[in-house]
Amino acid sequence: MVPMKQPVNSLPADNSVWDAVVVGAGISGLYMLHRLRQIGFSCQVIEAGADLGGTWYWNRYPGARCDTYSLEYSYSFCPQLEQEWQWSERYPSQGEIWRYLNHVAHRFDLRSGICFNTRVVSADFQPANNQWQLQLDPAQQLSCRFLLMATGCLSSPNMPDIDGLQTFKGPIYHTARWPQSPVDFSAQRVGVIGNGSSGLQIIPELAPQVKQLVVFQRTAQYAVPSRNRPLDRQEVTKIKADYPGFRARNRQQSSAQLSNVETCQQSALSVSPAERQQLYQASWQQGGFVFYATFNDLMRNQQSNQTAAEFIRTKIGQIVNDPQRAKLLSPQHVMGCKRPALENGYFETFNRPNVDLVDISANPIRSISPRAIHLQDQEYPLEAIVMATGFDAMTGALMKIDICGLNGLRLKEKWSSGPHNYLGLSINGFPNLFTITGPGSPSVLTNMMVAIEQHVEWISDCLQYMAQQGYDRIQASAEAEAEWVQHVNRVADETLYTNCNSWYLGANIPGKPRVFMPLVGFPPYAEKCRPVVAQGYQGFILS
Ligand code: NA7
Repeated sequence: MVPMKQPVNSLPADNSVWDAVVVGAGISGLYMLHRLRQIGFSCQVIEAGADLGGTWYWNRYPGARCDTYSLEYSYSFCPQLEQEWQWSERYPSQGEIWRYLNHVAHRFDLRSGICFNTRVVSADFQPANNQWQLQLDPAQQLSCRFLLMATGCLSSPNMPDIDGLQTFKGPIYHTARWPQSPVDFSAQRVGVIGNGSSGLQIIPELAPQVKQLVVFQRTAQYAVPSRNRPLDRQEVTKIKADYPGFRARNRQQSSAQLSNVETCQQSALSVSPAERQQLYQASWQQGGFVFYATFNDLMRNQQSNQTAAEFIRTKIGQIVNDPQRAKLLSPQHVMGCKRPALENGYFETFNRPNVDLVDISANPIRSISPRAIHLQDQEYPLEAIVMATGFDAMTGALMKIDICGLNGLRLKEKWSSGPHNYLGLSINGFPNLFTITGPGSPSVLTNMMVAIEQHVEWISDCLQYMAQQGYDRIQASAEAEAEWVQHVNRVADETLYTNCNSWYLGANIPGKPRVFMPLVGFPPYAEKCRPVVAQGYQGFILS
């Protein structure tokens, strides 16, 4: 067990200019700090939370678990680290990932570079000396040459603005801001709003603990069984015997966590209905995201997509005893255009007598009073409410900071009609600022670990190149940025991803511009990044 050092809550007294400040001490911030130290940069990480871990610090609700395989959801930069860490289950729980990140921080002495309980409020670029001036909360100032945003894609919780929310007398929890100590829900009537990945994980955990669980569902969700299980020693040994090969195969996948499974290279329409059913059944049995890759055109051809959607609806009908409930739980939108989920007993939970399902699609929540949630024509008395309502994804955390670039240009203005950047890394008008897994890069559409490592390594290589060549300013050119935004949209338009109201499109946040934010396809993205570097950072202005 790694000894847990006390988090550092103050900055070193030294007022000198840092080579780099990293915002966020999650998976990307930790690795960025390590790489910057390796290239000899002085670096300070600023973290709003009381401890490290980012997503895995905040999302500690019952049932919180990653849906990428453990052996792939881990850093690949250190062979000894890969070999020494032992994952216990096919998918890592929040607790296990958090222990892993603590182990990494201890191994590479990362805590000494992080200032916790501190938020970056604003960042101003000073063209005269090419420095960023940061205002922090608690009040303090920092200066740095490079500002590296490791603020995460899903880190700014979406708390719906429901009339009367503040008047509720019981506790209101958000899955992404879960308390440190366990919550006792026994003998309570608990309402859960939301049934995305977080809702699907917490609902089966809460149901056996509470007196009554009332699930408020706006949109039914596609989900396939995760088939989580303890890891088999032999399978781990085999992977660890050729970890680089395993990682290389992972990097060749457009979607997440498919490196160690055979996926079908044919259209769903190219096989007979009987064979199709057989293949879906085999994927369903295997569990995990492989189901969504049973055929190679499920996110490109509506008819193919319908065959998978229908298979899942049939399964729901077989699992859920009450046909009326099964129908309500059966999604009707294009499968995968909202991020699909993995589940572990979710649909079975609706066979329990203490679980109610309330359809709020046509009859939305009107208000919350001190002891109940009210729809138009009905009220549900409750003692506690759980918001599993997701995030202001991809741009939320960045936009919370008042970032001001060249000529007084604010990021909030620049992105008022959607994120504009180059490679998901750099923004014209905002020199020496990089976003790790920013909008316009594959990020959430691939294994986040792969996306993070690629960006961190790309950024540190770039900073090293600048130091060697004597450059002290870099930003994306306006032309490269405009072409990149078009490219991201064009790629998305060739798929079915844009067919429904998802957080990929910002559609879950009232007033947010409706723009498809991640880039579809990791391997082609990585391919595009290589020549950019080889040609002396093509599309960037260096000075
Ligand atoms: P998601 O996937 O955004 O799910 C949020 C859920 O909350 C979803 O069912 C929403 O319904 C529902 N929601 C959001 N706002 C409201 C309001 N105002 N009223 C009722 N219902 C609402 O977030 P998760 O935390 O589950 O998962 C996020 C990602 O984390 C996940 O995709 C993985 O990548 C990990 P809607 O579908 O919008 O109708």
